[in-house]
Amino acid sequence: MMGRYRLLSLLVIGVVLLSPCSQAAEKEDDGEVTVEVEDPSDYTSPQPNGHYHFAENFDDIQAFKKNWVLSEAKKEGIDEDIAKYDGVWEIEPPVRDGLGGDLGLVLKSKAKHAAISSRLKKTFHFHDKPLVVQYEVLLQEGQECGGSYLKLIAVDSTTNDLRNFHDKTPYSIMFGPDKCGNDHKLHFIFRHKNPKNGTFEEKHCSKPKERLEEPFKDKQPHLYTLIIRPDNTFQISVDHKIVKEGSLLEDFTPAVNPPAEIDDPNDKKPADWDETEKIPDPDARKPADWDETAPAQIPDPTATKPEGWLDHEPDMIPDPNAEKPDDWDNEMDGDWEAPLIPNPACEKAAGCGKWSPPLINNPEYKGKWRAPLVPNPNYQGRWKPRRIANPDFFEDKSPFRMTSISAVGFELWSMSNMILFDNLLITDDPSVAAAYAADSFDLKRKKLDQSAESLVTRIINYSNDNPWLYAIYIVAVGLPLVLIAVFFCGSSESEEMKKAARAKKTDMDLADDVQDINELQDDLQDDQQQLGDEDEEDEEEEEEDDDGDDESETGTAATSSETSRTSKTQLDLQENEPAAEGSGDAPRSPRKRRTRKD
Ligand SMILES: *[C@@H]1O[C@H](CO)[C@@H](O)[C@H](O)[C@H]1NC(C)=O
Ligand SMILES: [Ca+2]
Repeated sequence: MMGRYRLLSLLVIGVVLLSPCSQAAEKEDDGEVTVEVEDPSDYTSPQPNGHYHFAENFDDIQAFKKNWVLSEAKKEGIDEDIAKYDGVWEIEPPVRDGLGGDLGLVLKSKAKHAAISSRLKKTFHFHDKPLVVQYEVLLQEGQECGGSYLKLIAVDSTTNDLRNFHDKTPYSIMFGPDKCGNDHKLHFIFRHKNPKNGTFEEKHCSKPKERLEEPFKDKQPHLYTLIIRPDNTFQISVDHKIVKEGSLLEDFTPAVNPPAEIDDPNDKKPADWDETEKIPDPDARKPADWDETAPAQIPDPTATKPEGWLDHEPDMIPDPNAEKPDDWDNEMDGDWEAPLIPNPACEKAAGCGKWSPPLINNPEYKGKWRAPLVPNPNYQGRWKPRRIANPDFFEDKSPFRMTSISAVGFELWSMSNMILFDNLLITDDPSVAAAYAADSFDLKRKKLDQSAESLVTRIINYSNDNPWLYAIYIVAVGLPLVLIAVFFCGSSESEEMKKAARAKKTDMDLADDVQDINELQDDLQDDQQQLGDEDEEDEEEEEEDDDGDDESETGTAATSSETSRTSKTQLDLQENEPAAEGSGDAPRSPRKRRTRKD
C-alpha cells in the first residue's frame, strides 16, 4: 500500500514540476515530446456495414428526436409521487475525453424512473441467424446502485405504442450491467414461453466466474456484446473479452425444461416410520466398578504448602490509618469499621490464610455411564416421497426461438446519474458488430490508452533529458511531510467512502453526502487515470468486507440466479404473481428496489 502511494506521490510531484516546463518543451519541437494523440476532427459517426436491425450512434440529435420515444407510463403498485417515468435524458458529449462530435444518450437524473425506447429498423425474428446485441456504457459518475441494461421489447399487442413502455412491458431479452452495493451483475435474462400453457417465465443466466467490478467504478467506456445462436449457445463479452459463454438449456435458472419426474406431493411419511439410525445397546450393562460419583477434579495430592506461608495472617486487615469521619452517626450509619486493605505482612510472604492445594483433573473420573450405540434393527432408512411423472413436464429443444423483437429500450432506475449510452447495434451478423465497434468503441479506447501512456512517457522522456529532475524526485519523496500527507489523506478518504456506503444502504436521502464523496473519488480517480495507474486492488478489498449483506439490507430483489437463496426468491415472486401473455401482465421485472421510497 505504501509502495503504491510512494509511486503515486513521485508521479504527482513529477506532474507538478513538469507542467510549467512541458509547454516550453512543446514549443522547442525537438521530436521527443509527442503529445498529440489523434486529431478529434478525424471522428466520423460509425455506420454499420452490412445487415443490421438497429443502429444508433446518437450523434444526430434530429434523428434521435425522430426515432426515440420517451415513456409517459406510470409504474404500477407504488406511490403516485414516484410512479412516473420522469427521469431526464439528454443527447450530449461525454464529460471527459470525448472524440469531437461524438455524442451519447445520457441519463441525467438520479433516483428517478426513466424509460426511453426506439422501434427497430427491422423486426428481429429468432430463426436461423444469431442475435447480436452490442452497446457502450460509460458510468461517468461511477455507480452506487442502479442499472444500465437494455431491454429488447417483444412483439405484442401491448407494445405497439412505445409511450407505454414501463417495467412490465413484455421483453424477450434484458442485457447489461447492474449494481447495488457490493452486488455486481451483468444481466442476461430471457423470457421463455411455456409451450404447455403459454405463460412466460424469466430465465436468469448464471454469473460470470470473474467479478466484474472495474466497469462500475473506472469511469471509462465499456462495450457489452451478447451473441445468441440458433443452436442455443450464447456468449457475453465485455470490451471484446468473453466473460461468459454457455447454453440457454444449461446455464439458466429456473431451467428452461422442468424435470421429467418430481416428488409426489401427496405422499406423506407414515407416522410409524422409524428414521433413527442408531440406538443405545439394550443389552449393555454398567460395569460394576464404574463409579458415577467420582468428582471431575480433586485437590492435587502431590502439592505441598510453600515455605513461609503465614497461616495465621489474614489476607486483608482494617486500615490502621483510617479514621471515623466526623459526621458519622452510629445511630444512623451503624457501628463504624475501618475499610479493609491488603495485609502488608503478606506482601513479602508466599501467602496468607488457610492454604489449600490446587485442583487437578481426577484420573478416576468416569462420569455418567451410557450404553454404547448400536444399529437400530427397526431402522427403515430416510423417508422419501415416491417419484411421479411431472404433470407440468415439457421439453423445449430450442429456447432460442423467443418472441420476435420490434423495439429496444432502457427502463432504468439509478442512484448515480450521468450514465452515457452509445453505439447501440442489433444485427444477425457478428462481423458487422465487430466492424461497428472498430469504428467507434475501439477508437475511443485507443485514444484513452494513448493519452494515459503519453503522460507517463512525457514525464520519463523529459526527465531523461534533464537528469537533475531525478534528484528533485528523490528529495521530494524523502520529505516525510509529503508521505504523511498522502497517507493521511488516502486513509481518511476511504473511511468517508465506507461511511457513505453504509449510510446509503439505509437511507437514500443521504444522496448529497454520497455526491460529495463521489466528487472526492472523482478527483482521486482522475489523478490515477492520468498517471496510467490502473492497479486499484486496495480499494476493491476495502469494499469487499461486508459482502453478502447487501441483498437483504438494500431490499433489492435478487435479479440474478447465482445462489439458491436468490433463485428461491425469484421463484416465490413468480409463483405469487402468475402472469399471462397478451393481458399485459407479463412476469414482473425483477427490480424490487424501485418501490423503495425513502
Ligand atoms: C403454467 O405452467 C407453469 C409451470 O408448470 C405454472 O407454474 C403456471 O402456474 C401455469 N400457468 C397457468 C396460467 O396455468
Ligand atoms: Ca455517439
